[in-house]
Amino acid sequence: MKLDHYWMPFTDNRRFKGRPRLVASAKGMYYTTVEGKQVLDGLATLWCVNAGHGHPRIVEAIRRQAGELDFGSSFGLGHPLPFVLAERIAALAPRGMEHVFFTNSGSEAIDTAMKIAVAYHRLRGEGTRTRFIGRERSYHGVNIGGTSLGGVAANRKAYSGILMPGIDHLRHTHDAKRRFVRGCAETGAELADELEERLIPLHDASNIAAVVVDPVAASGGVLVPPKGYLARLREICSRHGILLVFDEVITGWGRLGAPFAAQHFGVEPDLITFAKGITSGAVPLGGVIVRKAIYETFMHAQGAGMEFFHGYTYSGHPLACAAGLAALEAYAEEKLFDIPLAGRFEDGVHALKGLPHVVDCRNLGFIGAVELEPRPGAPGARAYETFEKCWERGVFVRPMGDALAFCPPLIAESKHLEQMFGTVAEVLKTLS
Ligand code: PXG
Repeated sequence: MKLDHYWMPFTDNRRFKGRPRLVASAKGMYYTTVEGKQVLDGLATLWCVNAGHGHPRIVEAIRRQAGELDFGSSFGLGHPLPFVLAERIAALAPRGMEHVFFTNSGSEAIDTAMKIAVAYHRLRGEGTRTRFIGRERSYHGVNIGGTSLGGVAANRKAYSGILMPGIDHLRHTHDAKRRFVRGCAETGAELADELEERLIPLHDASNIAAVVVDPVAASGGVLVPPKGYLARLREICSRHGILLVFDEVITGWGRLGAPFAAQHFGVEPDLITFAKGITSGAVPLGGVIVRKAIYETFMHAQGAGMEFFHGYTYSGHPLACAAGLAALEAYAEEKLFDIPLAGRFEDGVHALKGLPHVVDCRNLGFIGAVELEPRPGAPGARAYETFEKCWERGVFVRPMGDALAFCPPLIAESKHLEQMFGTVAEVLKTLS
């Protein structure tokens, strides 16, 4: 097999192809590599596989659906599955969030949410509300809307000239002086005040459509918001008629011990974007959950005809919906959103404190990170080497700059957490 033809996404292709890591199959918590080695999946692959790999219920649902209806469109012609799935999702969503628009990915969900926000304001006669506020170090996918909203500098750098105009950013919530915090920091909610004290006066609320944040910034380095921060963003948005969008592509589907971060934090956004865990990663599926009043604004708009000029060929794809329904059934049946081992996980992350190079540990629910001191002149090198050595020892964790991220499937047992953190600890002791 030649490795040259596949241009791998978000990958150092030259490095990878010189020393490839290929998995052949996966079951439960483990991959089997093409060489036949077992590797523990400490990142739910890419923050997705919440029910574990090869879940029989999900596998069987996809298999059955492929034979029954391989593809059915949702453009003016329907099939039952997306209706059923939307109803199930609405039942899990925060109160009053009753409608679901399906996409195929988180990136598409974000760009869809941006269009919903702008079109909603326009329908209400507030067509000047076209600006968005994102946040530094947040990640909202790779389409132009999400890249522009996002605040991971490396993802923006090459495209600076083609990013969307009309987007400003809040400061990120990470205070590098406050280290080894378990869960949310007690102080720092006032970081949200920047919205009202700086950004709204600068742009004027009448020009702002929405504020978009990932409740826990995951790929930005696992940055956990301070207590009260999200509630304060909510208050400010409500005061100024600005929509609040939670990007729950990672925090949704049980990651924080509730269906959504919105419920974990007790803060009700207007739109929620989701993807990844909705199918436990088995088939691409994303979407936007929409507050009832917003949906109804579209449905009550004057004039006949299409209410929202937007959609993807594969919106509501039968295989994705079948996988989504099966994943939700698995989550409910196995009570996976309870994550009873969240305390063990927290202890495991923070037990890395004191090991060589460790400068911070952070966690919430079943997401965590350990931050390493960068090697002088070689940012990210130490974390990358840790990732490679962990892989060699049968554990997959993901480097993100100088941090390593942990995000195991929700089925993880104590022995898996011990293997993951134990291997990382061993490797840290060997590093220069
Ligand atoms: N929002 C958030 C919060 C995400 O984490 C997206 C949107 C985009 O989703 P799609 O399905 O378009 O990829 C994501 C995706 C990493 C990494 O290195 C994280 C993501 C994607 C790729 C890499 O942590 N998250």
